[in-house]
Amino acid sequence: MRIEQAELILLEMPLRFRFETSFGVQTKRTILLLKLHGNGVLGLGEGVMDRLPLFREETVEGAWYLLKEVFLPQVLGKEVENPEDLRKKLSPFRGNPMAKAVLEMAFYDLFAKGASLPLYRLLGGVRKEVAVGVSLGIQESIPATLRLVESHLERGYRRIKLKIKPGWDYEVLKAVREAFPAATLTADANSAYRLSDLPLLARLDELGLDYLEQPLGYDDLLDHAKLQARLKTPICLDESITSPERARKALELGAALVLNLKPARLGGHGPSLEVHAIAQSFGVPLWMGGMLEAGVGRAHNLHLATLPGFTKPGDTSSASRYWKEDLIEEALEAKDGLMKVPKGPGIGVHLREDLVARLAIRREVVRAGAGA
Ligand code: OSB
Ligand code: MG
Repeated sequence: MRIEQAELILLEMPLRFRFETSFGVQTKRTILLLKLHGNGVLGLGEGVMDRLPLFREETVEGAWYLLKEVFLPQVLGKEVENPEDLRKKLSPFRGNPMAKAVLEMAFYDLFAKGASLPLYRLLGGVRKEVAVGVSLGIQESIPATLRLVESHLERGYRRIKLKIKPGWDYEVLKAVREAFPAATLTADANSAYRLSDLPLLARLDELGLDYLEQPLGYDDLLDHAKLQARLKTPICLDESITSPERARKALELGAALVLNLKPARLGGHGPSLEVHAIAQSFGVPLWMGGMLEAGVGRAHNLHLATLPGFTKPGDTSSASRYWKEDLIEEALEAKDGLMKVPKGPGIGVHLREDLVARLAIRREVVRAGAGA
């Protein structure tokens, strides 16, 4: 497949809710979109990095630079045989999996469209819909949290994940557990604790959490392994898993018994398939994470979440929770806690060009011959 042209687009989208985590408050997203043209087909990718490196180190501006000046010039005007070939072309460049994932996932969309296959078929998916839960930000009070949890359980979401931080952890989780004893409940600390917080973290064991997500350092494996040895509650890693290599080491160390898989954090679908295989070889369950994606990213995640290793409900909840208007024509909505995977070739969704034009704050066409 010959890659003819690319377009980078930066958009600003207001979130419908204030999303507070231990690392900050988000009220809008700055989204990097990539349109990749080849063989008369359009492939779409969406970045998950933010303006500030508060989750991982990558940023929107860093990714824009890398895509425009370094990664796209490796493929523009060239033949890219398949996703493996793309990976080889990007392999000299270290790190930056989120920036690589924008291109890699757009290429997967293009490649699947070239083969007239829905992406999930190309990836080896085994279902047409995926089970989902919600990730709920830190609220102003426990009663407000209880109301929010109740309304999402009523909508059929199959798991409630609450964001926690020091001072907003045991009490709120205990209140939710008492009010909803049968709910599948988890907590995500986004790296807000240290190993010295063991006494507090060990108290969470009594709450029957399905897992505790990323309690310790964003790049840590060893302390998570030490913590897991002292906890009944399974640890789920998110931030720390940036490559298949890191996933293998995490599981060998016993740093996690569950993994949150986000293709955009790993460098795309190819590395995600590897992590999927590694998790299966360790008997470790996966679930599809989220990064407050718009339609393109959400569609990619849904396709990947159809693989057999995704046995726990993911964070890929209804697009209408996040956006008054999504970037795509198709409505990606959950019903009874299930999301249908978009049909049609590739990711199976179509950009609303009118809306993209309205929300774009920068756009740039990149052609062969450009770059550093
Ligand atoms: O840690 O899983 C996380 C959102 C942004 C950054 C990190 C995380 C999250 C979420 C929300 O938990 C997932 C979603 O609803 O897309
Ligand atoms: Mg997380």
